[in-house]
Amino acid sequence: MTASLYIRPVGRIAPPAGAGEREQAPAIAAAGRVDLRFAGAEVIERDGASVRRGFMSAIELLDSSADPHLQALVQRLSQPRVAIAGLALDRPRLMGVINVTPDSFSDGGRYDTTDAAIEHALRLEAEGADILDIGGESTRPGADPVHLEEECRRVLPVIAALAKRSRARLSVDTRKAEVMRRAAGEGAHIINDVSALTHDPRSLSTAAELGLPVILMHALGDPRTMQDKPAYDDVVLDVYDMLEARIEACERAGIARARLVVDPGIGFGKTLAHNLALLGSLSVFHGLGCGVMLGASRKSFIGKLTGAEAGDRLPGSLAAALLGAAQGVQILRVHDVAATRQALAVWEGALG
Ligand code: HH2
Repeated sequence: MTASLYIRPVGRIAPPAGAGEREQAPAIAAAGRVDLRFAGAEVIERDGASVRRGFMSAIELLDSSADPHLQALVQRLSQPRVAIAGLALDRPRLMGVINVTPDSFSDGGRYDTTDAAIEHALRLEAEGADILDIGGESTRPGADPVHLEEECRRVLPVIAALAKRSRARLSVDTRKAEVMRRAAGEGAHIINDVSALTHDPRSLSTAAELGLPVILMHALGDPRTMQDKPAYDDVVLDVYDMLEARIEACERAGIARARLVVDPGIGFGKTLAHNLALLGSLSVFHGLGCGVMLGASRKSFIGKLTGAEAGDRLPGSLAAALLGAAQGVQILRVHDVAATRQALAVWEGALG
C-alpha cells in the first residue's frame, strides 16, 4: 500500500494594507483566493497505521524541487475554484437552512407548512443568504426516514415558489434520487446530499444526468444508528479519504470535480472529540480541489461543550462559522443568517 499525503495550511496571513503583489510574504494561497494566504502547512503522511507529521514553510512547499506528489497536492489546493451554480467561491457564502419538517432538531415544526417555509426563506435571503437549502427529511440522530411522496409534498412547492420569487441559489437537501430529479424540475440549482450520493443507488447517475453541482457530505452510517459509538483511526484523515473516494466515484459517473463541494459532516457519526478535531483542521479539505462547506449551526457538540439547548446555541454557532471562514470554508450552512453575516463582516473587515 502506498502512503497517503495530506497538507493542512496553517498560519493565515492578513493582507498588508495597500501592499502590492510583490511586497507580500511568500505564502500558500488556497483555492485561488488572494485573501486566503497561509505561511506554511502541516504535512501529514499516512502509511497503514503509521502517521508522520511535519511542518513545511510556504517557501519549502513552493520549491520546484520538492517531492512531485507534494507539488501536485499544493497545486490542487491552490488552484481557483469554479463557481457553483453561478456563485463565485471567492469568499465565505451563507446557506440559510429551511427545514420543511415537523421534527428537525432545532426548528422542527416552525416552518413545516409551505407558506411558513417560503416566508422564512425570503427572510433569510433578505438577511443575506446566498443559497437557500430546502429539506423535507430530518437527518438528526435517531430520525426516522420519510417516504418519497411525503418528502416531495414538503419541498417541491417551496422550491417552485422560491424559483419564481427569490434570486438566491436553491439547494435541495435530500438523499433520494427521485426528489433530486423533481426538485431540479421545479428550479433547484444544487443537490445537497448528506449521504454523499450513497443512500440511493440511483443518485449518482441521476446527479450526473441532471448536471447540477453536488454537495458531498461525510456521514458514518445512517441517521438512525450513526451515533452508536462512532470510531475512526484518525477522524480528519478518514473523513478526507472517504470524501476523496466519493469524488472519484462521482468522476467515474461523469460528475466533474469542479462541480463538487465537500463537507465533513459535523455531527453525523461523530463524537464531541471528532467534531472538534474536524473543526480545527478544516483547511486540510482544500487539498481535495473542491469548494468546502461547513454545517455546524446549533449542533449538539455546542450543547455538549456548554450545556446550551438547541435554541441557545447562536454564540457557539458564530464561533464555529468564524473558525470555518478563517480556514477558507466557502459555504457556511446556518440557521441564523443575519447574525452570521454580522460576525463575518467584522472578521472579513480585518482578514478578508
Ligand atoms: N446538517 C444537517 C442537514 N443537512 N447538509 C450538509 N451538507 N451539511 C450539514 O452539516 C447538514 C446538512 C442537519 O441540520 P438541520 O437541517 O438543521 O437538522 P435536521 O437534519 O434535524 O433537519
